[in-house]
Amino acid sequence: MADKSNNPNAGRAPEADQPGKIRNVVLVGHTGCGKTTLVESLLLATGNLTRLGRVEDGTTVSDFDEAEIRQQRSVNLSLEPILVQQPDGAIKVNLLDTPGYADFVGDLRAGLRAADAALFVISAAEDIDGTTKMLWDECAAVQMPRAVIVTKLDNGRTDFDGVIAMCQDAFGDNVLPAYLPRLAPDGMQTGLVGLLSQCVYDYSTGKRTAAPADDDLKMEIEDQRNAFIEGIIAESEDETLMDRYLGGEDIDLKVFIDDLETAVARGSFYPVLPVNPMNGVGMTELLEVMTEAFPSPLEHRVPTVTTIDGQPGPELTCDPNGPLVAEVVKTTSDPYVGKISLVRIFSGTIVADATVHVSGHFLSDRGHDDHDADEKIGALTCPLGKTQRAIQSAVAAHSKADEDKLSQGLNRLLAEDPTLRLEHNADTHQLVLWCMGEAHLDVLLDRLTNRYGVAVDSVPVKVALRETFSSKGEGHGRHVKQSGGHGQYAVCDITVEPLPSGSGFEFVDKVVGGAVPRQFIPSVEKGVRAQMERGVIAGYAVQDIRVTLHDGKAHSVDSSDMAFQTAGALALKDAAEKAQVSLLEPVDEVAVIVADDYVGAIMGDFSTRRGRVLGSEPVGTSGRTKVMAEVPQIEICRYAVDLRSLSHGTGTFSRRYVRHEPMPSHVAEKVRAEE
Ligand SMILES: Nc1nc2c(ncn2[C@@H]2O[C@H](COP(=O)(O)OP(=O)(O)OP(=O)(O)O)[C@@H](O)[C@H]2O)c(=O)[nH]1
Ligand SMILES: [Mg+2]
Repeated sequence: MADKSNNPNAGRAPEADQPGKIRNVVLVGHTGCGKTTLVESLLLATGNLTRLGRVEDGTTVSDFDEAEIRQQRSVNLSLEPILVQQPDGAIKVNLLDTPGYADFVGDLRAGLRAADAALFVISAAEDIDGTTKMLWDECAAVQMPRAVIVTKLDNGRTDFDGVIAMCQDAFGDNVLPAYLPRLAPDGMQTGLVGLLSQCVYDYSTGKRTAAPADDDLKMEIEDQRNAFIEGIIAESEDETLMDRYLGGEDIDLKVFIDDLETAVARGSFYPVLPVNPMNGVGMTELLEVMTEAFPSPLEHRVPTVTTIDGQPGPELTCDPNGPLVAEVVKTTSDPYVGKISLVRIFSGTIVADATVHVSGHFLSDRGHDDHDADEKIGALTCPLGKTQRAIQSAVAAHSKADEDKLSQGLNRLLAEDPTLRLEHNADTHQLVLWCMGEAHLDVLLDRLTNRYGVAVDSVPVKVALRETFSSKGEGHGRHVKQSGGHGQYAVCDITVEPLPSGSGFEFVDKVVGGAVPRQFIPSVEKGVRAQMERGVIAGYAVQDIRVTLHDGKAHSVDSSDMAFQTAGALALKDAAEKAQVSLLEPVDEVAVIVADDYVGAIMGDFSTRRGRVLGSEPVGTSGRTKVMAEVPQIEICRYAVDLRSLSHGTGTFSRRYVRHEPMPSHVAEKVRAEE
């Protein structure tokens, strides 16, 4: 059998005009059975990834959501396309990884609706739960083709025969192993034996090799092989086959393979494959089942279409040139791009910028009103999940005229390029692009200029510093202008005191005897707040202070809201001159996961970045350690690049803002000198 692993670039990806070269496959199964790890392993086997991510580390392609990383399980439906090279061009398998945990069943159902075939992932370590059985029955009702994938034989409670018995009990007798596992003495699965081919596929060296089974092994597998072949024959449309087989005729293997593929595609026969997603055993065999036995969208019946007033429409087929019929499987919203929908296409071709009629009916009992509207499609994209973005760069429109075009251009880039992220920093008012590296950034800037016609400047990223009072100060604010026209009169006296970190802002009114009239007290507070936003020494927002208004003066005609706002702002600036004001810097909690050998280097490097190591702990059993530290943001602007060289490419990291802390004076002086 052809080895279809590796070699990612040998053929072009099938496009929307070749539905026969697409497989839409959903993975279902109990939480923790290994679906996400299996997707990761398939991505690796097909060369779409270079290293296996781990659910525990939050580094898999499917589980990229913050909640998924925290909970170490899938929460959302995610789509991972893989390309499987074939002699006559690539086949694209769209893998739909669903969450197994019962709370997220909505996304599971969405995945089932979008798929043409299902992989039931069964862990040898657990019983088959009620939901999985129910889903099997639902698939049976629509004759969805299925295969059963057995994981965790290495730490299973039961052996492979036990799992098969359990599966047949739950799903029926047409569930039969197509391969048997090869286990090392320590229980680890190192390969498989093909029951039809009678070949051993060995993965123990890290590469797959195939060799014919010896006579002993052939004897050992004979009963199971016969059962498998008889199962296939029972499903065969050739009624003479059974007699010929029982009569001892030497039937060509190709006949069985063809009949097997037909029965699987019809949804009446379910091969079982033992795999280990952790070390890639069985991935080539699984890819073969998906590409050869699972049907393409061409075989999926197009749902019945009606006109808006309920009249039946014409019967359609899966024709890329036909009218567009598609189902919105799931919609999420992204703060920068807007609505993103995962769409299953049954007929026609979806194109960017087209207007389509979106309709939904009969769901009012679930709180969805009828929907009938023409909507415009934005850009088309293919989700890739989480990727660690290495560098950030701020961008600014070169001129006022470019500002509108910049946001349009950025939206386009974001929609096309799943590795890009845009952040609008409310503190520094910068637009920050997070991208994969310098070369990626160059391409993005080039596209903005040449494709979208925006003149754009790339500027250094500012870290969102803050200011605070580190000692008490008195402030006098006087805004008096009484010469000519309508005068302005407002005077106020305030005391500013530092508050503990994280307290924000307090305003206290201690005015007695109406020195500042009631109606102008909020004006003073507003003026103080406005000045806090603007900063008092270096233009960064002020936080963690208490301002007490204790005195002031007003004029019966010339005082106004505006005048007291100005006086309030002046008073704060005045207090800043008399007190000590310091800079606060943002500090991130950083978690790095590296091979044990590099832990020393990582910790040493943190100390040169003014970091505090919080601790370290082993991760799993593969000789890796998680190092946690708190590090000022200003010191880790380009940490991904540095970590790559520090850990020889083995490290990954995540970071999370925790708080602002006083910046040491020598660093603050340097920052202010650079302003
Ligand atoms: N020992 C062993 N561990 C496995 C195997 N397959 C998966 N695991 C581990 O099982 C755990 C759960 O795997 P996931 O891939 O997150 O399972 P899932 O099916 O995606 O779970 P949900 O997202 O909650 O539905 C992870 O720690 C995997 O590393 C296997 O064959 N053997
Ligand atoms: Mg998962």
